[in-house]
Amino acid sequence: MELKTIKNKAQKEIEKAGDLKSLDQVFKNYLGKKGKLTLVLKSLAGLSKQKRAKTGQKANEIKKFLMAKFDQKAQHLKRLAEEAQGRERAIDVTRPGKKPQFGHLHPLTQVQKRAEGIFQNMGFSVVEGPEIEDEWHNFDALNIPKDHPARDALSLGKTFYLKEGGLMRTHTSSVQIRYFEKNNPPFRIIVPGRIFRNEATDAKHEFNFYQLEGLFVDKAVSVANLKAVIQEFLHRFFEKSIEIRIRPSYFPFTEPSFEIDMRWGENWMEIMGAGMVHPNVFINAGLNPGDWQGFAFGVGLDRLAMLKYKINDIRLFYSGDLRFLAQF
Ligand code: FA5
Repeated sequence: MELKTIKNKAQKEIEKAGDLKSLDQVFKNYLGKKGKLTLVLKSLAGLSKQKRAKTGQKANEIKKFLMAKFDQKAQHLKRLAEEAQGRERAIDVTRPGKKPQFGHLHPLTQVQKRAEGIFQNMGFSVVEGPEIEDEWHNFDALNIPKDHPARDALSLGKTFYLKEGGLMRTHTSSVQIRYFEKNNPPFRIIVPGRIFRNEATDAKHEFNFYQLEGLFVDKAVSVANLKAVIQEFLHRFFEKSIEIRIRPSYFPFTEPSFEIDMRWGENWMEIMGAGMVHPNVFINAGLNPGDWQGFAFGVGLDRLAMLKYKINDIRLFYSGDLRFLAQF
């Protein structure tokens, strides 16, 4: 092939090459080991001196020329490839978005916050206490002495004791005592919190659950006040008038004591224990029972949530089942 033809053909093919790979192939065809121009350069040795000089000069010029063309084209193709890649990576603002999944508060937390809000509106402060307790705060100070049947016969005595000493509180009433230690009446507080009982579970019972304690202490407080506060709370909580039943009951730390039930379908469900603060509790708190009166109550928050959301098994709250939790 004539040198001129080689030059023209190579130039055209370089122009035509659409990507780096095909350009490389063109390079090999002309300037590779067995490329057309390489072969011409190799064949120079067999030519006469005069012809060799002439052809050699020409072939080298063409080689230089083609090398420059290859270089130019390679730069160009590289730029194009980079631009295409950039386009691929760019954000397409017209694409439909991916909706992030938002979490929400657990139904029991929602119920607790709702109850707190209602009591705060009625002038109660929200107070907390420790989940690990000692016998004094959980039992003795609440007028439940060591040999008293309430210590183990009642559910208050189904206690998880800790190897290191102490116990998991069996009710939020222990915080009554803790509050008395640091505050002087009159006051009204509520204490939401987790409590623990060594008992078998069923649809209405868990071995750890939530209570909300209430304590109202002033100069002249009566059962009528207790009843009014409870009724007002339940009315606001359920946003409708609800049917309750108040039964006489027994707690060592209240006198008289009551149990309050709410209608649950065909049946009644016990939602709280309550009563007038026992004189011995005032004495244990260092107060003169002649000076003060008070009422206290302990409502099961899980039970309230069951009634509010029509849930028939308390264990669902602790199952961690998202199909259940996502409904609230
Ligand atoms: C008490 O725990 C008393 N400390 C309540 C109290 C406070 C009385 C202040 C007087 C003055 P009781 O064991 O009945 O009482 O529990 C109170 C409420 O917790 C019950 O009415 C019920 O709503 C709830 N509850 C009791 N046991 C369980 C359980 N295993 N699972 C879920 N909720 C429960």
